[in-house]
Amino acid sequence: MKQLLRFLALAAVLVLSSCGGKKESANLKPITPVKFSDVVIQDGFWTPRLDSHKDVTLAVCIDQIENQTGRIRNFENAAKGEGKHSGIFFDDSDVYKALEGMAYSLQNHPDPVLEAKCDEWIDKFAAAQQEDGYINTFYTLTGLENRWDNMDKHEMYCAGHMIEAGVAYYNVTGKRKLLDVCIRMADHMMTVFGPDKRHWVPGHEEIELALVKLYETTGEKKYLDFAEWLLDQRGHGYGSFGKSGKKWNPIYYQDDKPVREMSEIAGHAVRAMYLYCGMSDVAAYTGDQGYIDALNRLWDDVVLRNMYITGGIGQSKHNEGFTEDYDLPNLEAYCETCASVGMVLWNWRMNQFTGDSKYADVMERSLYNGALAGISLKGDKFFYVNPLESLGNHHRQAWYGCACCPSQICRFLPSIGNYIYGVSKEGLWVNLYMGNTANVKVGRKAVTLTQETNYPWEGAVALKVGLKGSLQTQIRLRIPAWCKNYTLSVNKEPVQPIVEKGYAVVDRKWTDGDVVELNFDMPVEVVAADPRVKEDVGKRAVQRGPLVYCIEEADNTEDFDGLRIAENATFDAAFEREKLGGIVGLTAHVGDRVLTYIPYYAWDNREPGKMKVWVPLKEE
Ligand code: FUB
Ligand code: ZN
Repeated sequence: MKQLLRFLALAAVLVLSSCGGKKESANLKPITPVKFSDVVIQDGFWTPRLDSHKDVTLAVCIDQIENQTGRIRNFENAAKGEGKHSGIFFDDSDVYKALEGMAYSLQNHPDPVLEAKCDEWIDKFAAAQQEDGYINTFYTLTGLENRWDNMDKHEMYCAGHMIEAGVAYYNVTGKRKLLDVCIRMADHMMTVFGPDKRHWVPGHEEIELALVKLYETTGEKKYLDFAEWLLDQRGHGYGSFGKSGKKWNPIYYQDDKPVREMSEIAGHAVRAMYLYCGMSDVAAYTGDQGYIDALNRLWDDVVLRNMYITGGIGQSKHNEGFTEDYDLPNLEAYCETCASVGMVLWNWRMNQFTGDSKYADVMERSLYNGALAGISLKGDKFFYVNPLESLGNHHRQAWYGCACCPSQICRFLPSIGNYIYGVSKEGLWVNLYMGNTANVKVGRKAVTLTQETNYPWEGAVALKVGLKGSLQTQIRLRIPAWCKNYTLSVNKEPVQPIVEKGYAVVDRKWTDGDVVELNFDMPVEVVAADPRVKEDVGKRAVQRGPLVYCIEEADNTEDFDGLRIAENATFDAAFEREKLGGIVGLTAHVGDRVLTYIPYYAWDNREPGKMKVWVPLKEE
């Protein structure tokens, strides 16, 4: 991979020099994702979730932001320059994240009423912006003289979420009012910080990846440079809480080492994920091998030693983050929903660099399990913490004082179309399996892809190609790591594909109406953890396809604590239309006892009760 990136970096230099010195950099990532705006999802599993996002989740978020909490009032007060700030100092970020979700929803389902709501909020943000471009309702209402003092106070974190929302809304509607607010704030930050100005380490990463989006949207390379400068400020030992005099723990903030030297995951989980996304995004334009090498080392440390079977990360509530390698408690697992979404965002980027399916495998694991558990089936309640075991007292809530997870889910779900396909000079990449129609450009050729599947319940996938004329190209289909046997055919003719880095490569001259069919065997698997995970010694989890399963007391009412699984348990798998929105439920037979398993994402949607992913083994 090193060689590949060096070659790409060289290619980029050649491209740039041939542009007569134009300042824009080329994106060096070999794979470009197909944007969700070019994908229409029509899927038995995902469409109901997207519908409940549109019909329920958005309304819940808007109600919380406008009526149940003071979040929108903070902007109104900041605009007037009077009144109190209510809530937490980074509450502005929830409003921006909800707006980002509203923008994506408008892309999928145009809605003038929702768009008017967005415009109304944007007017309030614009009115709350200071003359010099600064915007943050906490400092505006508590004393602007204290701004840019305490690196933990999330001023750049909020700005980053505003930029993501501004870019999203501009891309969907073409309206640039919020984008202009973002540009003024970014320019303001660059008058205060930067080379030959003040040092700064954003206590919560986010601005870095957002600045790259601002660069991509405006073409202004100064934003990319500023993102890189901020990343390179880390690890020089000057992190600070400013006037408060408290001591900053550099490990918690990923400020203990320069980013190129990082090898071990540590500190706060969501912060780490956003940092790695920012590093990936900057490296995509700079080709910085030091960033890429660090990200690879960190990936091994996260995935091989610190990740739950659900794709969740961040074991401990004490730092909302990491502890020791292989320390993966189940009952006390923190696994913040935002951290699972962060895993999707980071692994998606790593896949685009490498074309290696191992990243898409983790992306899928975190998506279907850790992240999806973060929202109730109705779309009205959210988990912040996602343990792998519960004594019956852990439940989703309509909102939280710290509402990063509800607003995260709000922006994440309507954009899941982003994660399905990619395009490179080799051809098309298929990463996720869900029913959809996508309009894709392969080189200069317009191609329509239609995917039909009943995934994740069944392993059959049909991918139909629509195009004018013909096209010699590759279609690279991810063979999920969980799948041990599969068949592939094109137009009903069996194909024995070459498999490269986990992708079955079908290289041929495609014509209109060609159909690729995949059939993934999806047996139930009884899975053991790495023996170094003490908590899971003598226990087993159950997985089928991409889904991790759990037992819940609602189904297993008798002697829940006494339930045991066996390596050689036999399973029945059946689709149950009326249960939990429609699931493939599993029945495990262990001796004369029966265990009923449901997908982990669906737990806590019925009467309260105990839950377990890792079930003790029956003694022989
Ligand atoms: O600090 C902002 C967000 O709130 C973090 O990402 C979450 O972990 C929660 O602490
Ligand atoms: Zn969160």
